[in-house]
Amino acid sequence: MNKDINGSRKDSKVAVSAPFMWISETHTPNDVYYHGVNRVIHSERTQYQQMVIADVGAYGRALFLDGCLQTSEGDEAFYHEAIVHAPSVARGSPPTSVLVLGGGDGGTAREVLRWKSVTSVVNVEIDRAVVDACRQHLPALSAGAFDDPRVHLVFDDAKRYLQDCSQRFDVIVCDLTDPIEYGPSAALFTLDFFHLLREHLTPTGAISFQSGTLSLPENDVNIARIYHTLQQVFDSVHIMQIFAPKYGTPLALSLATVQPLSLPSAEDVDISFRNNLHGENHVLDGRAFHALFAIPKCVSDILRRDRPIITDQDQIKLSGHGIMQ
Ligand code: SPD
Repeated sequence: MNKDINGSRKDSKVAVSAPFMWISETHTPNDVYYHGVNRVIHSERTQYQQMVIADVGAYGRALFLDGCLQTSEGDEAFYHEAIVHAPSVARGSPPTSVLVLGGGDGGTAREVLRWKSVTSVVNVEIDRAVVDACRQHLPALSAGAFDDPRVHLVFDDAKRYLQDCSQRFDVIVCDLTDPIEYGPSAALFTLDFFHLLREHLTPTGAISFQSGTLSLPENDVNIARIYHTLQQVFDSVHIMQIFAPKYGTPLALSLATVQPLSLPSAEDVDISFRNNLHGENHVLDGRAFHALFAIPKCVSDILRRDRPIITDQDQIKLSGHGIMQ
């Protein structure tokens, strides 16, 4: 018997044999995270990216896109609870309508549906192959969310979808891949796109935005530019930090709102989660919600410095990505 990271007992054994291959993920030119792979479950060159679903040992199965770890069964709750519940609880009233951009593994839609108030979810994912493979090989991630009648799953480019859409949403969750050069998300980390997001929010709306690795050597160019660009468009912008162990580094999520935002107290967050969510969180309670906003001082200092905003002509382009060996 071993204990899984959520604290429950389970009978399955941790990796019994040495990995037969490695996926290396470059964090900086000098820092690489090797993911040992016990078995490749699915591998496919989709229309948009290289996709691998693999058994990575103690963390169960994981999804890699263009060599970057997106999610693992063992620690996905650290990411999905934060990216969904932080904007939903912070805006003050439980959301009714939610837009998910990306999120092809279904973990985000699953968490959105835990809000009893939610009556409609539009999930726009560019890559149908990711949804199909995750439904088949990582079914616990979506846990049936894509079959829920409240969920409308659309296969489209997020920018094109929003340009043609007149609906407004209480919460928009941008569960995107990193802005890797030539990757499908690079054009979504821009001022124009942030304007589009704001146009599709209700007056009390909030967005959460996957904002990349909090990598000390790169904060100055990545998270600082995302922060300053969001600030051009939204009244309140907060940077949150999560640590899901399988990413190997902390990850930044941005929370931006149409109106100025004062964070609810930890007690009010606990009350809201208790009253408004189906089931219990694994990771977030009121104190853990507040901890998301406790970013290191050196990062706050960097955010205070003026940085160039991100435009279509001057995008963030991460070259770091994974290699299978
Ligand atoms: N650097 C990895 C960023 C991962 C962002 N996407 C996660 C997808 C989980 N639904």
